[in-house]
Amino acid sequence: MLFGRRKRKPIVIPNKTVKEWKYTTCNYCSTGCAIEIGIDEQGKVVTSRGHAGADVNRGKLCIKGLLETELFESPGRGTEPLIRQRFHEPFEKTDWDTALDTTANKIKEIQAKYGRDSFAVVSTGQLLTEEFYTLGKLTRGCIGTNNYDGNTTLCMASAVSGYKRSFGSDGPPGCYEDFEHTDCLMAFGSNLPEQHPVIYWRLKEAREKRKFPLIVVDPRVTMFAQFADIHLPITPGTDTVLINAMMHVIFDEGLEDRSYIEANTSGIEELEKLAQDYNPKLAQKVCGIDEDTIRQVARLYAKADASMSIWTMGINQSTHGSDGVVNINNLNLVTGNIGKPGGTSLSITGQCNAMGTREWSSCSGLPGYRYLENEKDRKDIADFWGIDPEFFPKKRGLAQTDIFPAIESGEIKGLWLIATNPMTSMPNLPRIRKSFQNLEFLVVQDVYEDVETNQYSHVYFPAAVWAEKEGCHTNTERRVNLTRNVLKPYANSKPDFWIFKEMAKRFENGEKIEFPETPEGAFNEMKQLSVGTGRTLDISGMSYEKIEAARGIQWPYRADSETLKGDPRLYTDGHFQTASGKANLIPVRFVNNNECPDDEYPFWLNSGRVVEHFHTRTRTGKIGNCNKFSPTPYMEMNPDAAEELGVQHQSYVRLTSRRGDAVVMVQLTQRVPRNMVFIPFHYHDCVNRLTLGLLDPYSRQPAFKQCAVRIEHVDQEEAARLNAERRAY
Ligand SMILES: Nc1nc2c(c(=O)[nH]1)N[C@H]1C(S)=C(S)[C@@H](COP(=O)(O)OP(=O)(O)OC[C@H]3O[C@@H](n4cnc5c(=O)[nH]c(N)nc54)[C@H](O)[C@@H]3O)O[C@H]1N2
Ligand SMILES: Nc1nc2c(c(=O)[nH]1)N[C@H]1C(S)=C(S)[C@@H](COP(=O)(O)OP(=O)(O)OC[C@H]3O[C@@H](n4cnc5c(=O)[nH]c(N)nc54)[C@H](O)[C@@H]3O)O[C@H]1N2
Ligand code: SF4
Ligand SMILES: [Mo]
Repeated sequence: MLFGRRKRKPIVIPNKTVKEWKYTTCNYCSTGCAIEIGIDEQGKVVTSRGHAGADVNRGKLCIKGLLETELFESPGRGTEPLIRQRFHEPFEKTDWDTALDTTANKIKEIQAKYGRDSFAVVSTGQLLTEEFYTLGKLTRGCIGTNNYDGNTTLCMASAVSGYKRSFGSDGPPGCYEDFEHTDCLMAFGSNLPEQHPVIYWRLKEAREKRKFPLIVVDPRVTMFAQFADIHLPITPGTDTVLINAMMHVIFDEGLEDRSYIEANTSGIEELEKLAQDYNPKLAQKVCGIDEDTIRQVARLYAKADASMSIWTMGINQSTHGSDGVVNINNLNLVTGNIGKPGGTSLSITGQCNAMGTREWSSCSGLPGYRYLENEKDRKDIADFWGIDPEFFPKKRGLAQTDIFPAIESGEIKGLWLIATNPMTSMPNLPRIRKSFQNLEFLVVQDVYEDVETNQYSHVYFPAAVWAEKEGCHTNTERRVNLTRNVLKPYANSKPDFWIFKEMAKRFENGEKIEFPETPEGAFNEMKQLSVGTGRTLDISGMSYEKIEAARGIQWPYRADSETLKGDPRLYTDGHFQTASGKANLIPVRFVNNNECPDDEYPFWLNSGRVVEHFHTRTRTGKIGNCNKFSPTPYMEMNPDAAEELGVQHQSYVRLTSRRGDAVVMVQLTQRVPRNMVFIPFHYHDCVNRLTLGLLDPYSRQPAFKQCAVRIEHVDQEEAARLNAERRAY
């Protein structure tokens, strides 16, 4: 009898004959990792790897990027355009001409009957920039509806609004390299290791080389909080109070940077006056962080040579998200931490190309950070496109979160959804579902035909995904990076770029405006529109070849740039995009308007993400090695709270809020405090059946992370059956 290895076959790594490596950028989060896809002689994708020479990820990828090539042939992909008269009837397959003609006719019919703005377009942060620009031309230039927005209102709208209020323009001023220079980093409502794993890896590497304090502000003990030197478990929705109290200490102890404030800001008197009201002694009662810790953190931050703040959804998704961003900017301005290495206000962007849509899609304005409200901007774009400037509205229309109530009230009758799934991602889903039923016409354009919103559509456009197309993304640090076309679109799906271009031909202005045949043609138009005196968003020096050679270039990158590097930072000269050239210090007074826990609904409901899933799981739910980590809707609950309610680990409970209910499995963990539960929002018909989503007054972004629920034990078999049904993708 032989033991051990001799009888076993050795492990063989299949010989993957890569003929060519093609350059792409990851299509999930905004880190912007470069991925090379290996294709064989037949043009089949056989493998992929992180690009070792790309400055962003230096060869690294997270689980989603590693498995991304499995997307191309994943189940549920749309193969043919689909059509039906009424949403409860079965779909029929159709050809592209019929699908496009029907949609164009329906749009015109609705507009003729109810007015131009009665047809709305809602897009995303997940298309390529050239597609965004083309969609803007189609929507603003040809269809001419003002009710045009994107899912970025659920995501980055507060950051955009806060940047505009403080600095006069959108655009994150910092970069990842700032980690190498900072002496103190404060992170607000961001779980970097799970949500931006490769940015976290850059931070971790910087801290291994040179120790500096890391302060994480989050009501949960996230993975990021576990790695921090100081964790501030803040009371939900009160970050502005903490920051005001920090500024109180800073002014009180003379730790502010007077010369920076005087040279580069306006509004210091009002800010100082407000900060007087936020003595840490009082503030601690509101924000839940004790007085001494507030003082310690304020001193650490203000005394460090360079300090930086990063933040994500814990700030943006709040009833005072925009104020939160403004206050982070205030903190950095008064300590002289803008535009210097290691001193910055860096919003960590969400979706892979949320930046691209802000820059070029015309969602909230016109291309290249131009404003509908500005006559010269309207004229410049109308002249460039060859149409009458009067065709443009003179101010921005409804935000995405106001479009749904307008459907409910009957102002909007038709909707085109592009690469977004509000049936899972919007707050207060029972209301969203009803508003879908009110539509006379819905067209859904998605990579997957089993996307939940398709339940209510009349026409479905199957879209090509990621490297089935070509074009650019802009990442968190303003780096424009390229995705090469690696393979043909799946079945009869088409690139979004093609769909927009073909749709334009069916509108009168589509004859006047030129729509380039290739994404590179659109990129060249964007380049021309980006040249301008004093514009930060300048990409005029870029080309696809240069971007690929540099593995991503940061804007501004002007035509006369001699190296392959763009500017890593904005506002280095202390000059801002405001009329006076100075940054605005804006006092932010806290008003508690959240739905807070009470006797009837005693728990805070917090929601967010986990590393293995992306959003509504249309993609990661289909990839076995992502989905298997968390296939079932679950909730983090504190063991002491569970004991009180007689709830067991891994049992099912029913949560109820004032809006609806949801059934989830319980995971007991000390990660959440006793009065809070946390649910990843990736599952359909789950946490967003409960959320309220009060809106920020400036950004119209919903407060996804703060509402109140009660919890009860439910029949286990029934609950398990319900969930098995729901997870059966
Ligand atoms: N794996 C994965 N990565 C992703 C995504 C994904 O779906 N999956 N999505 C991408 C997108 S679009 C986005 S927007 C980002 C989101 O990235 P993050 O914002 O980092 O992720 P979230 O889990 O939504 O929320 C972050 C934290 O906010 C905390 N929080 C809740 N309320 C408050 C509060 O009042 N104050 C503070 N300070 N914190 C609070 C939550 O406890 C949570 O830990 O991730 C991107 N990356
Ligand atoms: N409770 C709660 N809710 C939340 C959040 C939260 O933290 N808590 N976070 C919010 C945030 S920050 C975000 S960004 C939103 C995200 O919400 P959504 O944007 O609604 O969610 P996704 O699943 O990303 O939807 C994108 C869709 O685009 C499709 N798609 C992907 N690539 C392409 C493409 O190239 N072309 C086309 N046509 N389609 C494509 C995908 O299949 C998918 O169906 O969710 C928000 N909702
Ligand atoms: S960190 Fe973000 S960009 Fe990088 S591989 Fe992961 S999902 Fe993709
Ligand atoms: Mo997002």
